[in-house]
Amino acid sequence: MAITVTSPLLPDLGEFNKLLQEIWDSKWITNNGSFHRKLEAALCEYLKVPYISLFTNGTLPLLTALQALRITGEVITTPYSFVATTHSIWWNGCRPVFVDIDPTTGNIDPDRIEAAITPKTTAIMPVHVYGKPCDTKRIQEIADKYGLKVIYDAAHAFGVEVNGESILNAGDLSTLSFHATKVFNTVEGGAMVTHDAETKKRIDYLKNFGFANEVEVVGPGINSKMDEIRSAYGLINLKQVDAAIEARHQVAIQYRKALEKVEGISFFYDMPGVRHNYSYFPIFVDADRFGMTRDELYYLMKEKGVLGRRYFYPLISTFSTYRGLPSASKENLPQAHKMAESVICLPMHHMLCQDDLDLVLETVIEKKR
Ligand code: T4K
Repeated sequence: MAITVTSPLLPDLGEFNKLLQEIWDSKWITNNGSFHRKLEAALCEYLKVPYISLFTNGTLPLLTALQALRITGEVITTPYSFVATTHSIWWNGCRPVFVDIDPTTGNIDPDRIEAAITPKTTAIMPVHVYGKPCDTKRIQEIADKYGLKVIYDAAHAFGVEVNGESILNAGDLSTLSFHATKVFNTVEGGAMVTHDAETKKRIDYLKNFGFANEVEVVGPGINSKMDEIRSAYGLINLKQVDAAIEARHQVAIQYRKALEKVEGISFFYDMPGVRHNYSYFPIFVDADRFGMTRDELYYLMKEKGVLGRRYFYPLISTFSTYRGLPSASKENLPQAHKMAESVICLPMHHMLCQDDLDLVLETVIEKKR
């Protein structure tokens, strides 16, 4: 059997069936039902955030965040992410402006943001890529100086904390993805974190077509409500997410120990004061020193049934929709290109057994066909 880059955290089926029975009995299957409300409350507590609104995936809260803050003009963002980040800007009729990344984190480089600001800039949309926290303090200072909003795409940052505080409390809004491939999943799903009750209310209107009550529509809303079945699934999954993160942590420890001395392979270490979630384990291949290119290693792994993934290659800025933008030029984004061309995310999940982990390492270290 192939070793996949991830494997979903699945709730206990017996427990899930019991909740399904409750849902069947109640006949209330969506539209802010009791499981939806329970999951929102449980997530607020687990994530240490004041307000959360559930969504049906991780892309719709991004779209809705830009709507809610009435973002127009230009939005500064990173090219090193999943394409949904930039698509959300485009779908709002705004122009993405790409800024290069900091090679030590993979996140937008705060030192380069100011140079990209124009009179049309209204917001910054950084991504905590691989769950590694952005420099939220610096980004906020810049946003405050120029009067910009900050929307974090925190799709990878479930449970990540800096000095005991949730990273999700940074900026104006943060969004999460609960897709099957994420540390915490509701099959498909997502959420938006807000800092005050008024904003949550507005977000809840927007995710329900803009309805404030039976007869009043207060904005151009969309339908992105999470249903009762997935909310119940999430409630059960939440109970096992700490154990899953710890299992991932142990995998990271073994990977680092084994790869530390491999010439031409680098990776990220934990950041001081940060509670990481180990959502991904990216390695970076320096072809000259490693003696093999990234793609040679990637296809060798594939041959052996080790299905790592090149997240995030190709860069968003190279896709046809975006490559004509002035900020998409390769010269503007050297670090992002370098990272995208050298990355492989190794298999990383809570179910990775020792034999599979050994095969991954053997393939990378021995490079034998
Ligand atoms: N912002 C960022 C920064 C994101 O990374 C994402 C999503 C979003 C926004 C948008 O959130 P969502 O709207 O998706 O909630 C995956 C995910 O579909 C996507 O959610 C994720 N980021 C992106 C980084 O990766 P694929 O196309 O690589 O997934 P796929 O289907 O190839 O699955 C990868 C591996 O996972 C499979 O080889 C096996 C395993 N797998 C997958 C699924 C779906 C399972 O074992 N079971 C499963 O059901 O996109």
